[in-house]
Amino acid sequence: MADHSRVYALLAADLSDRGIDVEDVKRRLQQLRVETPSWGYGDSGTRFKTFPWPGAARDVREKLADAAVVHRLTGVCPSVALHIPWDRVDDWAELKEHAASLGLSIGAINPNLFQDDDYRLGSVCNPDPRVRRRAIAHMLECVGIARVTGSMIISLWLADGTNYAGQDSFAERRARLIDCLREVYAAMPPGMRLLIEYKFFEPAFYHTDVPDWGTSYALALKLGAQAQVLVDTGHHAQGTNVEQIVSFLLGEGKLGGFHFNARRYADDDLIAGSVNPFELFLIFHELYTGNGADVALMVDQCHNIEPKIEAMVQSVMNIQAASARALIVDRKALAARQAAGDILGAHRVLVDAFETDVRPLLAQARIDTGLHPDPIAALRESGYEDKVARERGVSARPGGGYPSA
Ligand code: RM4
Ligand code: MN
Ligand code: MN
Repeated sequence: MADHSRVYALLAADLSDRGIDVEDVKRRLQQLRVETPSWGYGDSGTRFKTFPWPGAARDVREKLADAAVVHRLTGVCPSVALHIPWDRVDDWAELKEHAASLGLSIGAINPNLFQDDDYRLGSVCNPDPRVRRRAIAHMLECVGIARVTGSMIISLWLADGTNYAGQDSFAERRARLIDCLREVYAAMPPGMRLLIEYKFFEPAFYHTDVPDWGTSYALALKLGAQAQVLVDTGHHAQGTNVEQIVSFLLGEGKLGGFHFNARRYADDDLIAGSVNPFELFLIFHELYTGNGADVALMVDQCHNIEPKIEAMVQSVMNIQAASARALIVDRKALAARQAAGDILGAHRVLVDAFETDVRPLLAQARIDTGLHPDPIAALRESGYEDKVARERGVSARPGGGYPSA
């Protein structure tokens, strides 16, 4: 502890010298909000195998219990996204109250339009009007769930697409998509937002109906002010400049939220910041350059072989680190270097912030609010994961909701 105080004092002095208001940075770190996904607490797998994890949450109440632990340790994760029907219950008002009793609220409601036999040719783009009706009914059900649970976000990802050229008409699928979304949009109460996620592949391989941010953006424009784009960091082609997309959408008032995760090859849903921490930092830098106040910061991960709660805590800590680094960018120096055309000088201002060890700053921000400075150590000391492993055991039929689970 004495050591921490010394290291933190040195860092704080250094940051103050760079003209950074350290108290303000700590406040902003304490006020950061990161939503965790219910599905990240349950068993999940690849198309090859789902390994059941001892103690993995089997239903929504266990998922909420685990999410409450993540919030208690980090102090920044008070809401939990739900996936319907994976998390369906009979009494939504009761679930809302139960969440509140754990210090949580219900976050984004994610309709699931990809796991029913009806959806072989798509959901809202399906050529069969009966299937489209069914998809709309499910989304309307989700709007209803959001109303009762107090959630303000419907987070929509479509698995719609085709596998072969000529399989269906792009133009007609687009018209069906717009019609269906208009109907759902019209049912949303004021203040509720529809966030439209894009992905350029999987499970369809020739085309997807919402492949990129431009398509989501055009749809959001068409629908109205309550529709915005959701950026899932794992849904881009290799080498895509994600932070530029963030900057553009933010500037247009159309950035609704994120699904944070990391990927190397496909939509890997690994721990955020574990593959490309520089990208995560640059995303936060753009968020803080624009006005990112209303942007929902959500995690979308599936932990296939690693301990689920620890993985979630690690993700949140990596997100906090990216945020901290972005908050200590010397913006005056950056603007001056940019104006002077000093290419590498400007670049180095960013790299300076990125290379700063922000761990003492984050530790101090936690200590100030009565938290353990190291949430991973606190989790391990608490024995919570061992306790639920004993109580819940290994699920014979894992109930995470995940496809092969
Ligand atoms: C999709 C997408 C959605 C998520 C599902 C499970 O690839 O990222 O957001 O709900 O996976
Ligand atoms: Mn996602
Ligand atoms: Mn995904």
